[in-house]
Amino acid sequence: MIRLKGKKVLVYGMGISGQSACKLLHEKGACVSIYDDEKRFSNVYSFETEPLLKKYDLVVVSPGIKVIGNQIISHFIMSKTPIISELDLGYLFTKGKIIGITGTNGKTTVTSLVGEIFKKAGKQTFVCGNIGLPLSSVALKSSNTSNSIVEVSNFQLELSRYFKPNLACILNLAPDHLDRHGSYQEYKRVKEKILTGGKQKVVLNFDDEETKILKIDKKTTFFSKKLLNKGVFIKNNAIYYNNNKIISLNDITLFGQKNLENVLAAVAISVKFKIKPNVLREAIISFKAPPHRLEYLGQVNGADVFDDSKATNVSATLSAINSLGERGLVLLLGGQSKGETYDEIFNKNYDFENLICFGQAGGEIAECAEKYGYSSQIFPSMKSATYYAKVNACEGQKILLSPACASFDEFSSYSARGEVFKEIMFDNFEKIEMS
Ligand code: UMA
Repeated sequence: MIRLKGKKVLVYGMGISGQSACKLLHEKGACVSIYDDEKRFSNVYSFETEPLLKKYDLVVVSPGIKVIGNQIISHFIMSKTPIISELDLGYLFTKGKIIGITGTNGKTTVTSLVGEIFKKAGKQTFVCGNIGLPLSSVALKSSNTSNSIVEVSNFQLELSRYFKPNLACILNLAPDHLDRHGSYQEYKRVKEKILTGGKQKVVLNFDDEETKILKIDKKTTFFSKKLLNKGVFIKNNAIYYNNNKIISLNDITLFGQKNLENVLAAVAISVKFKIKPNVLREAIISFKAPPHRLEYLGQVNGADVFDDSKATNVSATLSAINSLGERGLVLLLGGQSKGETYDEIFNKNYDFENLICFGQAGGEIAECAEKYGYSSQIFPSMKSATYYAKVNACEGQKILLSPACASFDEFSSYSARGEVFKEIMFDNFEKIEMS
């Protein structure tokens, strides 16, 4: 806990993280000033037009603010002003147990499922973090008996120094957000900050070459789709924790191999808090996956349509292709590049039915596909690409939006992109200009 009474604190970034941080700081008696590069705010906190001209005891930074190359952050680093992330601030005031879940893909699903399991077990539970509810907004509601299940992003970890969850889980590691971090090495270094050592429990994926080797000591629990000596694994068509059967695979309604990994991870986290197998089973059976994650939407002209708008990196798109199979696949790829290359999608000789590329990265993706002998259609936007897929849909196809890119060239978020995809596919949309 840090003493904030009477301290001058600048909150940088006025999205939901910044606003929650302000409330917490205000409650703790700090003199709060705010700053945002895009918007001017006039409210109870004073807006700084010239933040570099003032001295502060602390600066709290929102996750969306890129540290490298930011003049304001560089200034405060040079002047030795303490800087913390909004995640750190929330952490320092959160009571009870904290579970931190990170990884390149699957974070939201695992965080939600663990939340459901804990609630079914009768525990006071907060599901928060990158999932949409800042930890600093949960902090003041928490108690010594509460459990905060926190989805943790790299953006939140980048500036964090104090965040030490009681249990840390890294689900998997693959290149992502390279536009922000500069290299995959740096991306991994930031992710691994969640493993802080000490008395922390750790859950890692044994099937992921990168996480398998991260931290092997007796407190680490591994999960795997293969048979292990201990930990959480699959045997005789069921999930086991050590010698205890948890759930038969036939009872799991979540679709695809990726979701099976997500369930294994959620089980591995929950058993460390002594949650009983019958509670785990009930929660897993009744759990509905969050939308836009390989979500089956229905049929158009006999073609099955899937919304995987959350697949904003290449590894997530590969998981979707593996889950659905390449046969009859009409794959929609594109959006805003995150600095990745797309070779991994095309160097496997998949026999796609059709490739449709769109948005800012559409040309680059089509060029990469061409290197491996694929031809593709290119559209300026996801809307026009989707309309094309819809009017050409036919029996036996699987139309999959799994873009491997961020959505920000055309939408405010991956969920807005998924919603528009669904609307175009299933509502009576007027003809969309395709060129
Ligand atoms: N801003 C600046 N300067 C900058 C960048 C942003 O002043 O250089 C200002 C903007 O003008 C805006 C505010 O900062 O007013 C936005 O802050 P923010 O981008 O940190 O967004 P929040 O609204 O606080 O939401 C954040 C997360 N957003 C990001 O990390 C980009 C949300 O994750 C998260 O749900 C929320 O905190 C609660 O914890 C979103 C996300 O896209 C869903 N996350 C990325 C992902 O999942 O890939 C990491």
